[in-house]
Amino acid sequence: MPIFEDAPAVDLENELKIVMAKDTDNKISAATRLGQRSLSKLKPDVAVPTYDRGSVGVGIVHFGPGAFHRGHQACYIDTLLAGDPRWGICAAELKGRGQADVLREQDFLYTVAELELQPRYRIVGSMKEYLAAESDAGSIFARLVDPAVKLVTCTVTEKGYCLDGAGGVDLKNADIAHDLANPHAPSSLVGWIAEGLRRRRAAGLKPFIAMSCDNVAGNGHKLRKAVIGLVEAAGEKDLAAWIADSVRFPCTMVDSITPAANDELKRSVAAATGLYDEAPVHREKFQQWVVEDILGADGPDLARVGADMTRDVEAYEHAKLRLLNGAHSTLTYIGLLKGCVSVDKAMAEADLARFVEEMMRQDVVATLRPVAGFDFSDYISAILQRFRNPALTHLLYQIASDGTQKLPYRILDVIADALAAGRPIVRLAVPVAAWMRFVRREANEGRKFADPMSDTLIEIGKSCTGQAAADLPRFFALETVFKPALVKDPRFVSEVAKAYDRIGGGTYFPA
Ligand code: CS2
Repeated sequence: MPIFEDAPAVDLENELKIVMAKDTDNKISAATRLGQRSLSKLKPDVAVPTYDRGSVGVGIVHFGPGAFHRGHQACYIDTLLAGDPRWGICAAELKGRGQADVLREQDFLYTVAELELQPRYRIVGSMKEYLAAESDAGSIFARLVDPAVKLVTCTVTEKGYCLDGAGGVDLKNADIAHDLANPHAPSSLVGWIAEGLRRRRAAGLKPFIAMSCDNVAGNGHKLRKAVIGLVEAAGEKDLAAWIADSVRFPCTMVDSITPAANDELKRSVAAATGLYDEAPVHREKFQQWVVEDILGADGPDLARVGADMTRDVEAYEHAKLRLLNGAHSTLTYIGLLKGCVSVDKAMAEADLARFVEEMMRQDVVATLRPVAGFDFSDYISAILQRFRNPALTHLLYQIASDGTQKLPYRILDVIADALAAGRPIVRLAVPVAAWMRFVRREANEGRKFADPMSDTLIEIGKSCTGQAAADLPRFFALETVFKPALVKDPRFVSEVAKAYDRIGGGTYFPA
């Protein structure tokens, strides 16, 4: 149920868009819609762009402008624009329209609510335009060959890279097959970047920097491999060599907890800011962006706005993906089995919170390479504190999505490292078994998975008996999730089996 009815009117005197608002008691009142002209009506403590948006140029094309991009990268760029107007963002939606129409109505402005005990509201102005590939492909290509665009970024999640189990581009993937047949009208992110670079080279221009901002391991390497793999599969050796030699694909580590928005957020943002926003974002105050220091003079000066520039992103990335995201997934699958709905509620289960902390401190840290000036113990304490944030409701079902894509780099790689070093994996096996139990429960209760392998998961879940000996092989057959060497290791199989049977008997944690 929309809380603000779709009955826009106009305040003729001020030329402001008005929407009708329904509060929780169903009372209808009028609210002014967020937009460039209505900024002066914001409550005084709301931060607004301090630069002239009219003189901002487009220097970045971003594919996949969902909530995470708008709450993270776009905020850094918003700060940057105050000192350097070249880096406005052209948002490009690959499938469907996303928030293109809603944000156009708001002159591409939206609210970011930083939710802590003392919330902070900020209007972000770094988005200059929002194009949808289905209707604006020509305009996106025009941006990709514009010499002023020096950086192309993306947040399309792991599945957007269309890689197969061996890490190469998956030629059987429907989007990749489409892009091979129609290179000039691409459908996947990989195809779009390849075609952008193809056109750039044909026009005699320098390539753009292609930077992944996805929360996945080795994101820059994955993007590079996928793009070069696609071009090679198309038989374009020269283009592949040009890309390999001259295109920079920096790796990045991104961090800021960003729950999916809901109607309640629209209501609270309107109350707190004084303007109605149809596409607000909420996140925690904390944000971190570690960027491989290879942007050079062509790229934006991200260090100036708080990004950590380093040659060793991998060390930060492992720490973040394994400690924060590994713990998130662990809290999620066990929490959902225990009947919790959100991260803060899962953290309120004392045994679960204690277990996750022990796993982080005793098992995960041992697999991490030390990082100069970085204290893992403090980092873990800060993460646990962030998970307890009472002002942010982060639904476990959101984190549970795409388990087949997330488990490998969040948990299974940690297990492989621990086994290689001869360390115990008693605790680390628990989230794997909890995920399997979760899959079984969801399939049997008729819920759909938000996962690219949902059909297979439903089939597996329904065929499970509840006994490890019969059920585990069904999961282990998922080769893109479980590497063959891991499922051949009897230590792995036996610990996951013990945890699976124990959880089935109602005991979540090892003695
Ligand atoms: C979460 C992440 O949904 C998930 O899988 O673990 O989105 C997490 O909130 C972010 O990585 C935090 O930076």
